[in-house]
Amino acid sequence: MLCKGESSEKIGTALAVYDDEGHHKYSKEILYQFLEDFFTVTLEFSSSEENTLSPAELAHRCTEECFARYDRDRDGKISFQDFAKWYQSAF
Ligand SMILES: [Ca+2]
Repeated sequence: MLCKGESSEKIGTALAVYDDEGHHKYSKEILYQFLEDFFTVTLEFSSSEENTLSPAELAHRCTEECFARYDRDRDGKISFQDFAKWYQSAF
């Protein structure tokens, strides 16, 4: 996985690519797509046999958890700040 400290900055740069409207807010679909791509790459470099979940399954769980815990105004969008909080708690 990524190193702590610079990780949220790095992932912010990566996530910005998916922010096609430039609002720094992400729908569930966008976040899911991002996380699936993210896990596809990161799990590829991990040789751990403990990773029994596919990138798609992992992305689904993480998206649900992120929205359940951090979409506080329930508008169906996650801001980058919300996402960063989730990310720091999750990794
Ligand atoms: Ca929200």
